[in-house]
Amino acid sequence: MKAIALITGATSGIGMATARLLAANDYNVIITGRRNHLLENLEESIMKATGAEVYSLHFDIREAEQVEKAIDELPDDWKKISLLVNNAGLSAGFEPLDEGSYDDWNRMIDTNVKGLLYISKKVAKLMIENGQGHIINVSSIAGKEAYANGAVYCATKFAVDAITKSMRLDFLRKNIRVGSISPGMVETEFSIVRFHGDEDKAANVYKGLTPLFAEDIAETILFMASRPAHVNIDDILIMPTAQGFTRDVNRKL
Ligand code: NDP
Ligand code: 8X3
Repeated sequence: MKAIALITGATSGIGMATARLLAANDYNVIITGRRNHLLENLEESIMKATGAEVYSLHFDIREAEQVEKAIDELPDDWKKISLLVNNAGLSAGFEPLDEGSYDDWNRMIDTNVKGLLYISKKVAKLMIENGQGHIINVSSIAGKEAYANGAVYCATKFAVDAITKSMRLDFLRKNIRVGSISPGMVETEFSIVRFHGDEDKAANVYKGLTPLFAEDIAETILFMASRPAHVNIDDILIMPTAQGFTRDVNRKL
């Protein structure tokens, strides 16, 4: 039986590219997200392209009960998860704190922090039972440097860094590797979601520069996952060449 990877937020962007790449590199994959039709399309396309087995789990990661039920109801063979990629996440809104919306803040905190905790708790338990595992958290440059208009998103990614460091120690003696990848700008649906569906505003973010692409992150995650068992990559900070700091970019307009 091939190793099993569970990738959260596989209906788009980094998660989708990671699911495709892992499936092409000897993993069977569990893909998750809220948009069921996209999970169905991805399942079919991965199976056709790679021959890997795919299992789709449809849930909202902000809902602890949905997360628990989804993992509990996995068939026994699919519970032998050896790689968890905690990727589901978002940024909502881009304004100074006094103008921020509670709804946006709750969405980010509930998804990026609480959702990551819910699924990690469930899957880590399975990994401990199986005697091995690897958890890779998708953090961000926004978890290293805070920027204007990003207080809550940055706070959630600083939290992901803290959670990664604690998990590494919690599982040090459990044969579970833990690390994170912290990307700068990656062109996905991220900015469309951040600007509440405004595609023009989102396109401006990447205007005049070459951002990272989802495949760049997927390749790096595969690299982290494929190191020999004695190697733990704690964190990789990966930036577009044109982005030196969160808001300091070399734009050629
Ligand atoms: P996308 O918007 O393209 O993908 C986000 C994914 O997260 C989707 O599959 C979405 O699925 C899933 N998701 C969001 N909310 C929920 C939820 N409540 N329940 C379940 N799944 C959810 O963005 P990216 O691929 O860019 O983002 C992936 C990760 O990378 C995020 O954690 C983001 O913070 C991080 N990141 C992104 C960067 C970038 O510049 N793009 C840079 C650094 C980090 P669905 O909507 O179907 O539920
Ligand atoms: C996304 C990176 O700098 O656009 O996590 O906030 S940034």
